[in-house]
Amino acid sequence: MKIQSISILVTIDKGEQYMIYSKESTWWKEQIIYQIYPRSFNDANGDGIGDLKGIIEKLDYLKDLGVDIIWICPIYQSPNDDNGYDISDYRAIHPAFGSLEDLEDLLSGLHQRGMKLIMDIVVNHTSDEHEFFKASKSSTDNPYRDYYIWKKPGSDGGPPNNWMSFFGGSAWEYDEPTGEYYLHLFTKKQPDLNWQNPIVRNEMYGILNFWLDKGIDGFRMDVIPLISKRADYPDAVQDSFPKVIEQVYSNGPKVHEYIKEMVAKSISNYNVMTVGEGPGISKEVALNYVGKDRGELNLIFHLDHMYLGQGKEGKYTPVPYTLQDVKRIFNEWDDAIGSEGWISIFLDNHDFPRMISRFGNDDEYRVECAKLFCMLILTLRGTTCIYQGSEIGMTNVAFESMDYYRDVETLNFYKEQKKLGMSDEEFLIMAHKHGRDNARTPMQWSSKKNAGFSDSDKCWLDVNPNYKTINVEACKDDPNSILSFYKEMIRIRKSDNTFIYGRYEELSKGHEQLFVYKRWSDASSYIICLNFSEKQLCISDYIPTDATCIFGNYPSSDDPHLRAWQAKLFKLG
Ligand code: TEU
Ligand code: CA
Repeated sequence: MKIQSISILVTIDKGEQYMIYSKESTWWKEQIIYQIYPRSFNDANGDGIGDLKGIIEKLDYLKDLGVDIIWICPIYQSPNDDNGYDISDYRAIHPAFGSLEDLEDLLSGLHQRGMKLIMDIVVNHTSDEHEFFKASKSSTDNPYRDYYIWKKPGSDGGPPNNWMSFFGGSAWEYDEPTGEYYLHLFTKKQPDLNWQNPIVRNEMYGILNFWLDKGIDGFRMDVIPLISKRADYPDAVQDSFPKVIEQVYSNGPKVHEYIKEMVAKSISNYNVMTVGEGPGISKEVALNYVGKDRGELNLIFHLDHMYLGQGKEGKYTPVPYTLQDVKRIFNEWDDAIGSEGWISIFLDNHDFPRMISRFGNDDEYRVECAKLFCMLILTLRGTTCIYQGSEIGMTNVAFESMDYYRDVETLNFYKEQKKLGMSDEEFLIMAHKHGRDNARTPMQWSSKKNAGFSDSDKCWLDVNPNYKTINVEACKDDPNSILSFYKEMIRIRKSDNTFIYGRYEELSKGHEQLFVYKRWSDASSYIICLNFSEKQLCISDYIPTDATCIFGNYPSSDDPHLRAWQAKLFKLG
């Protein structure tokens, strides 16, 4: 039995009560998530594809890093149109990843090390090769028809409305034999489930319970705000795709009813965590999902900072943004969540470019940037999520032709943009900047063949050529390496709950290159100073005389200036 919280209330005359102490200890707030994209993490059987046994081989590495909760992307049976986010059998492990026994071995290996496992569950859509969809598609009066969203053609004979897929093109696919369209907010091989149908909802809850009964510690819930569709399927105003996601696809009329039912019929019967992936969840509605008394999700990965730069049709129609925009989003979200809810802090994952390439300088200041972003994600307020490879400063990849790219989002947008006249060279530059394959190149373990990821002659996705110098082996015994910095920063974060439960405030609002903020509690106070530029910048205005620099990414000095991409952690008093 784990103590969840301790509160001391004093009652004074006339029965008035005052809370004088409250210690809430919530593991999913205090622990650190490490995200693994299994396909790219470690290949134990030499077929060029990462697998569960490969993860098991690295459990001591993960324990030594200091992370606690391992989030693995989908490993279920799937045709891999979207690398497992198109599930064709929810209760089976894709043979390329291994077996149910391997999953159970991974789970017990983690539990033996005092670590946890959360699985990635996709309940908004299935694969079109799932038995449910094959039946649903077979005829308009099939009992499974209503498991998915089928609509008659619009008045012009075309799609029922103007909704676009996240991956380019229409979100509707016409089925000739039955004369109707089905909805797919992602690829046409990912038909959306009809959550209005209680049989569908109960099928999904049964799947959650199947995995929870195996003893996993929770779920990352893929695109959970999309599950309730607006009944009239209104046309969308197509001037900003992130806005369409927020106002049309997400936060539908019954989304909270469904999540509450899911918690009541499944999640609440276990001591587990749920982290929702939150495309379209704005700070204004966030507490409806993660408010502590809502009985819905524990926390979310909101995507406001991740969608920065996405224009009319998403990332391939980019718009400019600055550090100010990033800081504003962090500040506004911290205000909105307050003491009522919880979020994760992250700056990359398997869907976005590597954070030091996107937000930093991954060339001459790669090491300094990797350490700066490490300090950032481990000192902001929320559950830190570290994406595989960040701990060694892995970067984006610049493949020399589109032949090297595997991601369905990239390839679909490539097709769409070519129709609009974009050249291969122009699109290749976009793929280098925005493509999801940037984050999916195999983990770089050593300078050996395939970066030590696989013994195969051909990996499913090529290794980043910079693996010769950027790899775990090159870092692990170097006290000044990025990996060593991650381990020490994790140790510092875990040494003081002020980094978890303490308050947050930016001190450098309005500054174009500095991000300086304070974390404090009754017990201790810290100031974090980050220079997002190559300029020398003075920070003496922010640092009180009783401050001591306890950690940083340059050799320690009392110079009141930050150097290029310099990060300093000060403790006050
Ligand atoms: O991602 C949903 C989502 O918001 C992303 O598609 C993101 O907007 C886009 O990839 C940015 O380029 C989840 C999964 O994380 C993603 O891997 C899947 O492709 C998608 O859902 C469909 O399941
Ligand atoms: Ca393998």
